[in-house]
Amino acid sequence: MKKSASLRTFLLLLFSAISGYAQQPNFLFIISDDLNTQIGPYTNIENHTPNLNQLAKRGVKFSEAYCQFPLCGPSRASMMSGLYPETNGTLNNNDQLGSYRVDNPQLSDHPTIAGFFREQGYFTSRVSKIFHMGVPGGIEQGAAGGDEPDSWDYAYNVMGPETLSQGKLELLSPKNLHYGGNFSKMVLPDSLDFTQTDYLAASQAIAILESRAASVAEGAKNKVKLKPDAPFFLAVGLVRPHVPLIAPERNFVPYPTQEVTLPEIVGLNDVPPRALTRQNNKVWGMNEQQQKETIAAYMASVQFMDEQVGRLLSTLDNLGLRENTIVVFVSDHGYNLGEHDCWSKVSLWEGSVRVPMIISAPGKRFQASYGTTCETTVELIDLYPTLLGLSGYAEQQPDILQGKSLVPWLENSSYQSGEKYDAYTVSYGGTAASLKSGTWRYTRWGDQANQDNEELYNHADDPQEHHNLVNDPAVRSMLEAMREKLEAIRQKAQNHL
Ligand SMILES: [Ca+2]
Repeated sequence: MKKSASLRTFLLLLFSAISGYAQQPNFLFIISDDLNTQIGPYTNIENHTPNLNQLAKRGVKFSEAYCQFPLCGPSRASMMSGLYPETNGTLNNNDQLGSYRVDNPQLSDHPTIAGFFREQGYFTSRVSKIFHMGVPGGIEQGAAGGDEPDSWDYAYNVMGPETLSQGKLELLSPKNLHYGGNFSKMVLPDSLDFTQTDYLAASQAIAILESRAASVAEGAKNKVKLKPDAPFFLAVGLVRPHVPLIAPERNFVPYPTQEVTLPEIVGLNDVPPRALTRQNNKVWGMNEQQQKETIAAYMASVQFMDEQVGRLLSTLDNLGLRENTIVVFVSDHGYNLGEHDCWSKVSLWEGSVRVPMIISAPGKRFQASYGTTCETTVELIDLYPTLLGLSGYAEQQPDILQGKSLVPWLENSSYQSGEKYDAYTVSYGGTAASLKSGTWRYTRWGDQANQDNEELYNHADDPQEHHNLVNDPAVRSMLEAMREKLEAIRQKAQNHL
C-alpha cells in the first residue's frame, strides 16, 4: 500500500481541492465510558445533554451503531485497531493489543487509528482513557493502563480523586463491593466540579489546543513536541458515566429519584441462563429505591460528562479551529440499567451493545446532512476507515481493516449502498456472540447451538427484546439464516489474519 511521495502529494492536493479543507483536517475524538444511548439526541429528555445535542445538529447521528465487545478494554482495542476482537486477540480487559503483535507479523506493523495519523505527520495526543484503564482504581493512581504508547506524540493520564472526592460516597449495591463494579454515588458541591477526572481531562485537552495555537501565533519553535504546524488528532477519554457515579449537585437536580421509572421486566423464563448472569440479585442486591438512585445518578453523571464536551467544543470555536476539525463522539459500549433485570455491561442485549455515535465533519460537502440520523447498521470498527476517508488517506488504508467507511452516510445519511450491513459483537472472552442483521438480533451462548443457549428477537415489533423467538416455528427459517450468518462472520473474524 505504500505510495510514492509524489503520488501521495498529488492525492492529497486532489483531496484538498475536493474536500474544501485548506490542509489536512484535525480530529477531536471523544470517547465516553459506559455510556448507553440515554443522551439527548437519542431520547426525548429535554436539556439532558445540550452540548451533544448541539454537536448532533452539526453532524450525523448513527442510530444503529454497535460495539464489538460490551467491555472497556476489548471494545477500545477493537475500535482503535479497526479489527474485530477475535482478530486482534484482545478478548478481555487484561489483554493488550501490543502483547499479541509480538507473535503475529501481520499485526506487528499495524498502527492504531492514532498511530496511522502519527505516521502521516499528525500531532497525536491522548488525554485520559482511550485504551483500557481501570476506573476508578487506575485513575486514582494516574496509571496509563493498557495504552499503546506508539500511537501518541503526547499522552497524559489524569490522576483524579474518584471515590476520594470531597463528598459522601453512598454505596447503592449492598451485595457488591468490587472497586469499579459496585454502584455508588456522590453528590458534590457545584464549586468542586473542577476537581473531577473529566473536568481535569477537558482542561488538559484545552491546554494542549491553546498551547499549540499560541505557538503558531508566536511563530515559536520552543514547543516542538506539540508539533504546532501539523494537523492534530486529539483523543480525549471521559470516564463518566462509568461508576462511581459522581457529579455536582446541579446535575442531580433534573433527575429526582422518585421520578425514575424502572424498566418493565418481561420474558426472563425464555432466555438462556447465561444471559442472566448480570441479574440484580445475583450481583448487586439493590432494592427498588437503590435501583432508582443508581439510574438517577447515572443520568447526572452523563450530564456532567456532557458539560465537559461543551468545554471542548467551545475551545475549538474560540480558537477558530471548528471549521477544520472533525469531531467524533462515541462510547466504548452501552449499559444496562435494569432491562431484563440486568445491570451494567457484558450482556448482549441492545442496552449493552448499542452505542451513541455522532460525527461532525465541517464543510459544505457535509452540511446537507447536518442534524440528520443515519439508520444504517454500523460498527465501531467502521471508525478507522471513516476517519481515513475524511482526511484523504483512503488510498493508504491498511489492507487488514474489517470495517467500512461511513463517509457516504456523512454526506447523505439516507445513502443506500445496495448492500446490507450487520453488526457483530462478542462477549465473555469470545464464548458468546451476537449478530444484529436488519431488524433481527440473534445471540448464541457457546460455540455450538444447543437446546437452551440461543436468543432471537425481531426489533420490528419487539424493540425491548422481551420475546425470545428461538422456539417459534413461524420464524424457523430466519433462525437458521441468522445461525449461518453468525457462523460465517465468526469464522471470518477468527481466521482473518
Ligand atoms: Ca467502558
